[in-house]
Amino acid sequence: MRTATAYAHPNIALVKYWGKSNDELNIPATPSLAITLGDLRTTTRVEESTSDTVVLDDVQVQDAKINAWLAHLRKQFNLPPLRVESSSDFPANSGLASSASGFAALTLAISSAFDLGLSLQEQCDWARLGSGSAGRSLHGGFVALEPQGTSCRVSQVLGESDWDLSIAIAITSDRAKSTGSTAGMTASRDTSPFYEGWLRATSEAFDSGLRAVKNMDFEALAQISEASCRQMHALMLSTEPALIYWNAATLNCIEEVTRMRDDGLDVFYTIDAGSHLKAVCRASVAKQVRDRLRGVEGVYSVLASNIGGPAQLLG
Ligand code: 2P0
Repeated sequence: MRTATAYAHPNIALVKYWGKSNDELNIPATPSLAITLGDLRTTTRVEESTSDTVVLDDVQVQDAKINAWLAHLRKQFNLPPLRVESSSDFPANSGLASSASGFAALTLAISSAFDLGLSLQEQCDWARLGSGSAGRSLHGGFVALEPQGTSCRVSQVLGESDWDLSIAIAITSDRAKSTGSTAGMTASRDTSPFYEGWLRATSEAFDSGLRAVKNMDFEALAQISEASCRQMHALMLSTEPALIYWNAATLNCIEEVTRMRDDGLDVFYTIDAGSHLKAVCRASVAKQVRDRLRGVEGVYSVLASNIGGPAQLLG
């Protein structure tokens, strides 16, 4: 019986992706730049079975995205019915990119179990069809994703050990996010008067973000990342109906990160399609950053992560 297990880490974008140029091929409208969360992971096992079964975090589900993705894969490869079991060691559906790490691990596991012979770039292309940001989770360290025609080039900008940064994740809610990313992106493109401006600003931010990462320029990266985050959330706020992912605790955390920076700590924030805040800082101040975020009103807990490596096969 053919089987394989793989894991992948979630990633968080510093220059954000929000909007597609091609819905069918899931091509982002702009490039994006992300870091890999090495202490969080999604582990996915696939095995040949008698019918397609998907089990997420120990619960059997009908997952439309995975079903559509498998149907697509079967147009090109002869695959038997599959049992897919996937679990994450962090909260799912809350803006922590579990679909990115999930599709990255799933692609790697299927490619290995059935000897599909996919190159890393081809794995990124298949993973991207499931989740636009998933190609970034196949690489480690600092990763760029750049749309190119009907594909997206995914490349590592810095390795996981090149720049000693750390991430603190302030958990600010125990609920799943209200609107999923795919539906939210479509709504923003269709209704926000700021969408064209967002595309322009993001392409510029990608070029300067890439330079800041290559130069390991913390101050520049902090400014570019926080601006990209706020611009994405401004786009979300200007969508009809409005996409409001922040809550009161998110705003409290933003204030605390700003205070920490005023106190001389090298730290900046970013927030995705959910209310949790991620603080990126130099590893030397990571404990102080975590301790101060733990003291913020409305924060449930704070997770810690270093920058992680690429997706890996476990066997
Ligand atoms: C990002 N996000 O760049 C942005 C920031 C969320 C906020 O990529 O529709 O789950 O499957 O391509 O990959 C989340 O998007 O969405 C995401 P689809 P995906 O990280």
